[in-house]
Amino acid sequence: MSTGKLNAQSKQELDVLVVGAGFSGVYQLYKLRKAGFIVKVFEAGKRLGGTWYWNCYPGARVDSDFQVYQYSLEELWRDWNWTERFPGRQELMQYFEYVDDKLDLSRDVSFDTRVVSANFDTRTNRWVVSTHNGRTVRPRFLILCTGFASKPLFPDYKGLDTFQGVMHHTGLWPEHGVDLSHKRVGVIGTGASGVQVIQEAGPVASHLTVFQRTPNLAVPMCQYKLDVATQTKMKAELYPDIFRRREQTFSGHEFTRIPKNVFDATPEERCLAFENLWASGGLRFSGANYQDTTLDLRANEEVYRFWRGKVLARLRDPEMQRKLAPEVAPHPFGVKRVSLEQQYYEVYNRPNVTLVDVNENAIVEVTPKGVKTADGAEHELDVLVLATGFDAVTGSIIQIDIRSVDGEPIKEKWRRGLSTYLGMMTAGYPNMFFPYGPHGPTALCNGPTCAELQGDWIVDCIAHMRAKGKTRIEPTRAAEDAWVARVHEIYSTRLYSHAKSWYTGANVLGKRVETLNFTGGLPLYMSICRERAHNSYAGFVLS
Ligand code: N01
Repeated sequence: MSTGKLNAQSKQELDVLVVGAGFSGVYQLYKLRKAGFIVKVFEAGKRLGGTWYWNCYPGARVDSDFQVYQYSLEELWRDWNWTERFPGRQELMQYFEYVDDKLDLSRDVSFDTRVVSANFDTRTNRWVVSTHNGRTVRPRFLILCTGFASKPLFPDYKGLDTFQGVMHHTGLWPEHGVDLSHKRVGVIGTGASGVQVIQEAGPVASHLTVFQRTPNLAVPMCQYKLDVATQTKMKAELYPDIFRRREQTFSGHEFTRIPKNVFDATPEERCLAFENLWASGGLRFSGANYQDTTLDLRANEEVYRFWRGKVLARLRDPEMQRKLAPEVAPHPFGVKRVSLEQQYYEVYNRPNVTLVDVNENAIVEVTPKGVKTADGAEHELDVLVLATGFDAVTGSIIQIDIRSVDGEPIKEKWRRGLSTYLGMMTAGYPNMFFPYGPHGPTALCNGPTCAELQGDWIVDCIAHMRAKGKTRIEPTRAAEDAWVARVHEIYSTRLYSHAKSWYTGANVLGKRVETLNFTGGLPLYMSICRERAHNSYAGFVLS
């Protein structure tokens, strides 16, 4: 960029600092650079990839179909082919390398650089951002592309740090790997990460002990291999439509819900629809199901009943059936992120697998040798996997010491209740954006879709400011309050509050329980954001 106020005054005064080099951060770098801004990325990891860099535990794999889980930029998809319908972590990391080569990104990324604090200087309208290794930069804009799952959550079991074997959290797994074969492996947690590790560990471990608090209502992934010819045809005939369609669906995938309520279908019709969704695999059984399944408890019970029948048929032991697919649903189906499984339930038919339901038999402590439970047993382990999730969505942001213009840490502001405007900015913290974060479609949306749509909105906003010669943008309190009220109002019509999950912060002890996401779907969300931009950035003060 050559023009005006937004230009850096010294080498360190950037137009934009992006924090994080996952799908969102990479997109911001590419788009902002293309628009002529001076932009740098600080990334705590050693390579591009964001969540895919950190989550290198055995079996890590995406839960979205390959065609939507990538950038929609033709210069990228034209020459790239995937090998599987749901690519694994390694292939996703190769994709990021490919993206890097094509777009020449890394020259503007500082790796091994963790942002620790940010203060807004009202004299210059710039952020003063510091890193763990003593660097300070002064960008005009700060874009937090820190993802929804970058703050791992550790259980607070007594003695955890005394364990003498190998112990890792899935979100901080060592990249060189941990060999699980012929080992006594324990896994605490059965969310998406736990399911994936358990599937890998069961067949190779000498013994696997799973500590489950809530059974996972997982659905079949239906993985398959891909060939180049099929993708060449898809690119020629379908890709542009697929990417357009992504923007028009509730969750940024290709599919939409059946435009009918569960009980408006006959039992036969319903059964056929459920069977078809089940057989098509992936997130369709939740995201493409009848329109009222996350709105109406009775409708949801039908879905659970079908799910349970399928799972019971795969389990041999009545005790396993009781623990993994109880008669009464632990929560409505689909109100926690649905996990995709590959032979997950068959793992529990193996003689080398023990399932401990920690509600019936609590973990009392971790010992140097393993895990002690309330029944007095000590489960001896060589490897302990903590698949206990994340302080999600807000945790990634509040772990940075970000101060408002009045010096208030963002952590304190949000402790009183999460408050944003359009799920991208928050009052008191000018020139700071957070795509794929709090009050956005985030948890309910395909990541790359969200990264691109919110990303474009942010780039347009910054370009608008440059065109108008403005140096500061901030939402008004009134606009923010109205937005928060709307987020809550939509949420109150959904069933998400019926589960204790990271969607609401209920998984973190002491965290305020409230919706962390906009639950009205991507099209509604984007139409509101675009309308505000079109209407001279209504709800914002630009100066
Ligand atoms: O985390 P989670 P995750 N004692 O919070 C249990 C994405 N992701 O890392 O349900 C015992 O879902 C906890 O129990 P409960 C995806 O969006 C995607 O698995 O709270 N157990 C739960 O079972 C996903 O939703 C992919 O009762 C304890 C588990 O730990 C999100 O990341 C793969 C416990 C945590 O599950 C997070 O998934 C991986 C304790 N003290 C992740 N504390 C794919 O793309 C927690 N738990 C496929």
